Amino acid sequence: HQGHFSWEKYLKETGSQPAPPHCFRQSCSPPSNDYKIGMKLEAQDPRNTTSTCIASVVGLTGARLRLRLDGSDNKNDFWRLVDSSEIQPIGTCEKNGGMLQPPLGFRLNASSWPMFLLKTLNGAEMAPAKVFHKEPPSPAQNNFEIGMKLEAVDRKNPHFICPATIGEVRGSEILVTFDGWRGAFDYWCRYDSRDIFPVGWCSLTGDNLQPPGTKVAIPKSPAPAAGIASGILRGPKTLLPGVPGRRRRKPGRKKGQLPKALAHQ
Ligand code: MLZ
Repeated sequence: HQGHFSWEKYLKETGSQPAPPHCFRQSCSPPSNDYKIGMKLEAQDPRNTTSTCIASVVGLTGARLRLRLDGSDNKNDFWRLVDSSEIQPIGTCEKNGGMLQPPLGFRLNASSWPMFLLKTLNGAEMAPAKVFHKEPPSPAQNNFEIGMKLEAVDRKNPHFICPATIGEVRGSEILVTFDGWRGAFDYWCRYDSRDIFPVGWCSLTGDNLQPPGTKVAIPKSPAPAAGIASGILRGPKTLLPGVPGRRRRKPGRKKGQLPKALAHQ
């Protein structure tokens, strides 16, 4: 469900262009999500990427799975695309001569892992091979340009996919900036990250696209000096690029102190 956010309107309002789909390491038609809640599979432990663990599907959102490692707690869920290379059918690890590992923070004694593994797999519904999809290839080079719009996973709140803008490009890295959040959630990643998607991705997959934040960007250069023009340029609530408003501190808030809204996000 898309809320009331419309890319079409927003792109017009901001006078911006979406990053072309060929920039992304995503398939041009999103993979179908044929998983079911409760299915088990093998997944890399995100906190210990050299170990392969058993995970359960605890949620479905667009082309993504919400996963929880068996034997872990419910505070460390993570999200993976159905065409992620970090998930595979049960049996793959053993076939390749590996051993399934307990997750980091396994809630039982390490010595009870073999029995725990037997019990967790006994009678389990295993995700069949046909629901896994091959990971798309990486584009040959970084084709992103500053200002291009995209949809990106908020890595601090990874269940959210949000409207974003390319803030900088450096070699094979890009700065993903979240619209309307004053930089608080921005991150650098490789151009072929699986966490970024072309405009329209969520509407194709049925994932939730968050609306942009309502916070105004912090001006990089000092606000224009008081004068005839400044009254026009200092529109307080505009999200239009290039005319960020610098607002006065609220009475009671000291210089250098964060506004309340920013103190706990
Ligand atoms: N905890 C935050 C969530 C913000 C998500 C921003 N995503 C770019 C809030 O207070 O709303």
